[in-house]
Amino acid sequence: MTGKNGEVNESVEHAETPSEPKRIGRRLFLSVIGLGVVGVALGPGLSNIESKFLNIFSKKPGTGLASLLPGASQFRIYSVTNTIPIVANDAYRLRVGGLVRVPRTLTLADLMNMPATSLVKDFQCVTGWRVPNVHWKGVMLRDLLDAVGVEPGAKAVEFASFDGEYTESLTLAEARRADVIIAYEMLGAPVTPEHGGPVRLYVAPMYGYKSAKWLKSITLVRAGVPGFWERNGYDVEGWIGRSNGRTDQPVD
Ligand SMILES: Nc1nc2c(c(=O)[nH]1)N[C@H]1C(S)=C(S)[C@@H](COP(=O)(O)O)O[C@H]1N2
Ligand SMILES: [Mo]
Repeated sequence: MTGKNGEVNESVEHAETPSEPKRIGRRLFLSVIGLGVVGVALGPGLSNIESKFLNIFSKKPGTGLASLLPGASQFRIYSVTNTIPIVANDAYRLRVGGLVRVPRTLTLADLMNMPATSLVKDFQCVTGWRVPNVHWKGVMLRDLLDAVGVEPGAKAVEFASFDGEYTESLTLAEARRADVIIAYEMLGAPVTPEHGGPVRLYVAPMYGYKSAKWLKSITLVRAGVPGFWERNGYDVEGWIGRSNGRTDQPVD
């Protein structure tokens, strides 16, 4: 929804907590922020995690871009920290390390200079909502893994978010699938801050919780640690169909 000043106005009911239901998100104002990570708080009464961020409530009209994109309004915006951390495109860095031959820190431009992969897929949250035909673009994770050289012994890939809280993991075999991308476009446009921009993970064959937003680092490890929601009860193997009776099969 776009407010009268063009600001992004998401009213989000968070049905994502397996243990205790929790509501996040009231009015969300986005403004253009300079360098560094800052957070746009989703509402008052936030946990102390937010103290790590500078919470900015801007009365300035945002671009409202997110809400103009086809399909955007069907997404629920989720953030386990109740904030939208924002990093400017030119300040963005993605660290790829752990059990690799050549650890690398990539800029957004570095990613955009790599061969691109486009996918058109339905997005499925484990809680039931689904957005059809979402257009994604980014770099195949396996191309990135090949670029740094995975050491023998690495069996899993861990992902961390610059929200400071969210984590995910995949086995190395899953990470090497052709439908797992490091996405800088979603809904046919640059990934917006609320959707995890400038760069998020997109794991097409699995539920939305595997697709970590605000991607900060990719670390090759011997064994993956269960991610944020998996520590709260979700299946580590998040194949669509496993948790809510859908019949979708994992596809290449
Ligand atoms: N960093 C981070 N990534 C996240 C989440 C989150 O809360 N924080 N929620 C996950 C869940 S459960 C889903 S369904 C999708 C939702 O993506 P969206 O917020 O772009 O709609 O993001 C996933 N990635
Ligand atoms: Mo989800």
